[in-house]
Amino acid sequence: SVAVRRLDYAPPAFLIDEVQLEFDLAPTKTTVTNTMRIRRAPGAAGAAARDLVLHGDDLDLVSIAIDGRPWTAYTANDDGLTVSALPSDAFTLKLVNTNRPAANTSLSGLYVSNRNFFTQCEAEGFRRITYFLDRPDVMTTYTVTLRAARDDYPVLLANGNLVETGELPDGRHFAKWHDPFVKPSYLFALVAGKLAAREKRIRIRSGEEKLLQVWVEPHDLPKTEYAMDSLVHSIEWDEERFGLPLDLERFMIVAVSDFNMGAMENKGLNIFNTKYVLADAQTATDFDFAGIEAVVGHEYFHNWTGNRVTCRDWFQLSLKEGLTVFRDQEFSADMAAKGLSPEAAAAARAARRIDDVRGLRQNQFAEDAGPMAHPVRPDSYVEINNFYTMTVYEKGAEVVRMYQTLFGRDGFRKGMDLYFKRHDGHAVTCDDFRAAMADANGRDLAQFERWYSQAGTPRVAVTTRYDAAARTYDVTLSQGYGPSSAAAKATQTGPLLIPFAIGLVGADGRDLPLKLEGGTRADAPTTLVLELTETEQTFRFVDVAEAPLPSLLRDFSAPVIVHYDYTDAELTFLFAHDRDAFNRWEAGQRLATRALLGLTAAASRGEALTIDPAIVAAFGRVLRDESLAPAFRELALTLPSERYLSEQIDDADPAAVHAARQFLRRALANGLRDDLFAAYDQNRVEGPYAPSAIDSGHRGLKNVALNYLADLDDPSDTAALARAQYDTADNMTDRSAALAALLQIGKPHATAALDDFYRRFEHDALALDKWFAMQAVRRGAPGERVLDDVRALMAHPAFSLKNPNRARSLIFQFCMGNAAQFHAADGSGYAFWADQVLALDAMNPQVASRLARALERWRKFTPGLRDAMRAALERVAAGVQSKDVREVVEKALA
Ligand code: HT7
Ligand code: ZN
Repeated sequence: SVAVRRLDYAPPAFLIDEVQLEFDLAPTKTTVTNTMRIRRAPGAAGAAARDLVLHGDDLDLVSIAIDGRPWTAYTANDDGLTVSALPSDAFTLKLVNTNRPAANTSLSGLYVSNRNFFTQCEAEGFRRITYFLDRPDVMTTYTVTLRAARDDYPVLLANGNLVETGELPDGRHFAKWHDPFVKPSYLFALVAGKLAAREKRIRIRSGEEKLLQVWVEPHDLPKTEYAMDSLVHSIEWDEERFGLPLDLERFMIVAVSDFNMGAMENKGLNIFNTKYVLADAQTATDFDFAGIEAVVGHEYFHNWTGNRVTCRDWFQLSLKEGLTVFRDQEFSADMAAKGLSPEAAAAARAARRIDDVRGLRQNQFAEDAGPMAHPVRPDSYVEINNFYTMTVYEKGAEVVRMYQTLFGRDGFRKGMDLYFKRHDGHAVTCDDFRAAMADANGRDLAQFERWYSQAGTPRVAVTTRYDAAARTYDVTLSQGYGPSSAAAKATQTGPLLIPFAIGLVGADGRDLPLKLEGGTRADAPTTLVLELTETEQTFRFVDVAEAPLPSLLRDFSAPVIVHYDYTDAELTFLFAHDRDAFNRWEAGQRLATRALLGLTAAASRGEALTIDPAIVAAFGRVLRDESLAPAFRELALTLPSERYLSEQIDDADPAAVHAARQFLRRALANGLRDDLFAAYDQNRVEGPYAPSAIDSGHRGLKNVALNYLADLDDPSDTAALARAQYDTADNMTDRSAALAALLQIGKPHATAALDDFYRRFEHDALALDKWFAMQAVRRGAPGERVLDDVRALMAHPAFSLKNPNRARSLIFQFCMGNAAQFHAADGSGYAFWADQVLALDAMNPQVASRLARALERWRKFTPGLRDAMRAALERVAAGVQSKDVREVVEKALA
């Protein structure tokens, strides 16, 4: 497969000044009439500027004309269309082509879902609709006319503003849309079908009125309220926090049940996976509601960070994705904190931050340590769809967050303002963003570039020294990388600028005032951001009255791994006292991780497992501490995942990790039984369901308690409690948590509830996804093979591999969310994985390639598992068709 390289970027030789697209929509064959005003780019010369080379994929060309004359000097092949003997530097090219939406199972380009038409063009789907310069630095204005049978497709939507509608012969009708903003082709969208909209008119700060619509299948209309509210909040937030208004007359969201990812930010016509639009108390959990708010925000915020200013090339993807994830994280945190007291607001923000960092550390750190490791701004790719990664998105967001940590909210805002002033309407690079931040804040950020170019997770080792006589405290930070692949190592060229937030905790648990030697600050804050720029640097704090305990990397101020030799007693102290909520949680995680790694080693050696009662006591104190927000206590009680733990170990044995984690869970359940029952009772939420941060915090703590209680040596009381919760629940959060607890006690306890769940939600696709998922992640009794259930569920009439949500709910959940069962010693999980990757590869390479990544860390495991994994990878490599999956398995095997 051919790799595309960042340094090979060349500006386009041709530009498109305007495009008119006409669609005659029909499922088996849609005809596109594509009229483009094209000109040679100023200064373009040489071979690249001679012929016009347009992208095209799986298209049939019908006709071609230039300036009204049929054109014969062209060649069409699998990659597109080359037009030669061009008459002049500027001309009008009119193409007619067809494509086949109903046969399009890749869900990229124009496709049919539930008899309606949808498009997905990012990254390179537009070329599956018509021939074009399908690259993000070719921006133009679009006028789009849709024609279709009125009875089957009463609603016809495209980007921008609706300019005309009308009737046509033979029961057909049309709609004409014009988008006044220039955009790249990846932001094009159309939708046609039987849909209904929830509408709302709002007035933005300028006084202009805007029309907001959320389009869904008519029976789903009642489930769109939260998505609409989230959209309104997003619009308000972007004006308030960044001064960025909605720029179109109308803004539309459309939900589709067959979708490869979460959602897509097409200009003025966002297309969403139903999962991130449809919700009501009965069918969606607190987690689902939070996901809707975050994704609606994310796509809306792209209107400025992605659409108004877009990426020059796909290597710059994090320019829009990292920045927009950062923005959606801030939005969610602000929404969670809204209307709360300062203390409660801080706790709510901390809970969001912990959640975000937990995801980053579990998934992105693993990616950065594996064969797919790449910098936030990758240097090469075979298939760009494989680079919509945790690194580009989540590490990219951390990189953006560091500007805010360095310059404060106001400095960050100045940088954003300058970025838009300089680049509105253009396709730019990560360097342009960094330059705007640097210039707006009068800082040289040359070194900061390494955050974009170096792969791997940096490590910061910390040593400290207190001099009681001099009242000084020295903190020495040294940075480097852990073991990295050769490719990642090649990118690691020098030290990073790491904003390292620190606090010093006194013996009474309070923060000490901080004064740096030579510092210029008049105040003595309790948290300081040190700027680590060298490989090793010592920071001296002065006037330190007592030997402190360092609270390191507060609020996770940089995406790094910190090494410091805390004792268990010190971690227990920080877990009880650290004023930085993130680090208080972090102390508990370190304590648990250390214990779990010890238990795992003991389990591997076949030794009896024991746990220090002080650890159980430390968790008990946090569980009982009612001054702490329930959401925080829920997070504090959640042990590091098996996946995260396996990442910390060479030759990992998932069975031993599972045994260790289960042992600690049981120890906590039995040791804190009464406290857990008390927490369960105290956190029942009265009154009608609301997915607010406060209520969901209570439900979260109550249900985490229930989940522990399912692991009691004698879970009979828990079974009764869970059954009662299942039967009386007025919301999905409680109902699904109860079912999960019953499954955990044992499948026989859950059979009746499982059957009931199916009957209740048989006709609700998203709720039914949960039914599949809960069975896929179930732990199983000793010796039981959950895979047998998974296989049986694949034969269920409601299962379809073609629907990505359903495939994810069963197959992905088993392969990526049930480590102990997936890594069964007989290799059955891997054989199953290979079968499913190959089956998916033939219909939907993007989804297949995501599943393919489940084995990329195969080298980390015990030799027996490693061999079985390699065999499965080799089988996939031998049978794969798509470059998507090929890139993943070849990199894994290399
Ligand atoms: N910008 C979008 C990324 C995307 C995508 C979405 C749906 C289907 C395929 C896709 N490929 C890339 C989503 C986002 O980050 O907002
Ligand atoms: Zn995005």
